[in-house]
Amino acid sequence: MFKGLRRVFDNLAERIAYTGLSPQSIEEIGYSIILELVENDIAYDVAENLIKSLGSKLSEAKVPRFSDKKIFVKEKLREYLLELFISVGELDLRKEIEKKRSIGKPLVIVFLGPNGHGKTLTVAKLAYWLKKRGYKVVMAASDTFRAGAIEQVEKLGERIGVKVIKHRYGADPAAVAFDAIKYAEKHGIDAVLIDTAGRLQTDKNLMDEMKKIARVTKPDIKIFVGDALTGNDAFEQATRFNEEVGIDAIILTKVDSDAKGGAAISTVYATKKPIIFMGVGQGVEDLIPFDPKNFIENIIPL
Ligand SMILES: Nc1nc2c(ncn2[C@@H]2O[C@H](COP(=O)(O)OP(=O)(O)OP(=O)(O)O)[C@@H](O)[C@H]2O)c(=O)[nH]1
Ligand SMILES: [Mg+2]
Repeated sequence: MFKGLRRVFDNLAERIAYTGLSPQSIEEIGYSIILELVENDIAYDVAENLIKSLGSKLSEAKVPRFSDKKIFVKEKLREYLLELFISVGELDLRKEIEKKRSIGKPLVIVFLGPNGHGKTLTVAKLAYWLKKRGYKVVMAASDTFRAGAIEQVEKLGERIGVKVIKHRYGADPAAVAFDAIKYAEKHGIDAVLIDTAGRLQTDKNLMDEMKKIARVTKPDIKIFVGDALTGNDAFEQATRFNEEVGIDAIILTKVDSDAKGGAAISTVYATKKPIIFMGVGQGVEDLIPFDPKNFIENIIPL
């Protein structure tokens, strides 16, 4: 997982330790490091910020005399990332469900993001994850646009034993979601998971439609589904979806593939929202909660 990032952070620590820890030497090699980070899918803004913060962290700190400089730099890198992940807070879906349950309402979650990033499969994965933990869930097939989208949700629903609320193709996605919420309220369902059609952040009409779905269904949580393989587009995509519709959390998919991993950092930096789960395969059980500390220890082993 995230081999690219591990290599790049290791390189970075090595070079800084070798050239010296002064702000001048970091500045000297800074640009080439920024480029290397960008090549590993970390957005330019993030890379620049990281180098700047690292420079000041290192200049403020006293290197313990006998300590290994490389490990020292790595510790500072870990610190930078941990600060970033902590600063965006966390979101515990189970707590959110309990809160809504106490007022007799279902938690409404809408999934959004660019085409093919894994929204539909992630809806089913999360439905399954919640079901296994004793919650009653329903899925709304609100992608009424792409051919096969409704059947895809239905098949997944059958596989995991979760009810799907659907209309016909071309129907208003907001109306499907609205029906699913009504159904949930009537049947004491804990969570409504709304699948939506993939859309490019540059397509104004489809982004307006997304805003409408959000306006009508008033979701408690909007989850941006981002593909770890996206590369440098991740920053721009996450930024636009957050600005246009507003997101509350991120699920990063395809982490099992050979992703460089920069998207994990870029999307959090861009939106200031936490990653809550990672998709790690094509099965409905392939979803794991995101743990920032684990992630950081994995990409920057000491
Ligand atoms: N390896 C791997 N594949 C994934 C993961 N998540 C989704 N996929 C695959 O990615 C492809 C697209 O997944 P979908 O869930 O259909 O994506 P989508 O965002 O709903 O796509 P659109 O509705 O067309 O926008 C499928 O082949 C999924 O099996 C993951 O975590 N790991
Ligand atoms: Mg889909």
